[in-house]
Amino acid sequence: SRFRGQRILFVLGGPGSGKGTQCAKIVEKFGYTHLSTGDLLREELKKDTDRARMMSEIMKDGKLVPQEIIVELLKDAMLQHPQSPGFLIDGFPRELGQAKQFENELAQCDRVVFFECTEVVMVERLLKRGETSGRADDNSETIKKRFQTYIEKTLPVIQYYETLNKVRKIDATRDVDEVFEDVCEMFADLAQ
Ligand code: UP5
Ligand code: MG
Repeated sequence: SRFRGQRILFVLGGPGSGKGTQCAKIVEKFGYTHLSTGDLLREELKKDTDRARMMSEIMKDGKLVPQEIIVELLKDAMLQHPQSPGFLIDGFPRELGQAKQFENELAQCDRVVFFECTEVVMVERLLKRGETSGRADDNSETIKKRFQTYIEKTLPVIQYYETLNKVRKIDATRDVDEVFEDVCEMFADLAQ
């Protein structure tokens, strides 16, 4: 693949588990390229097109945008970083079909980092962020739907990669620095 030699890490966990927060710290320390699929999609929403309006409705409803759109966005973004040691693909794949399409068309994933967190903690974080984030999906009604999608569609992805022994589970209920200590340990292990 054209991404040979570049590591691919899928970063998964429920809404508000801290994927974005930890990825920012990983970039700082390990120089990986962080691609948040949610951020890429929110960037697309700024366009004044029918497709953007359709995507906005889906996201407000906590459902999944058609995977072709996301794989295309990821591919374009990855091609812009040919020198990067690796990619943190944050919030993707969210269902098995996405995983299959990504791996068939772009590259195999090396690891899945799974930020495991309780729903109570995640809801609390998201509602707090919702006070200032301006994100259309940080309200309790949409948060419930995001959880439902996560449990129905995304947990099976984690289970699938567990059968391939690629998942590294990290307790994400703790404070940011404690979680990051475990992330660093995982990276040390990855380098070997
Ligand atoms: N925070 C973080 N870590 C903390 C800690 N250890 N202790 C205390 N507070 C902590 O963190 C969330 C909040 O918690 C922040 O305020 C942070 O300061 C605090 P964050 O790092 O943002 O968590 P993250 O897991 O990134 O949460 P996010 O809300 O981004 O997760 P989602 O997975 O729900 O959102 P995403 O942006 O990935 O997707 C949004 C929507 O896009 C989806 O619902 C879906 O509709 C659509 N989508 C697709 O359709 N397909 C895709 O492939 C991707 C997205
Ligand atoms: Mg995020």
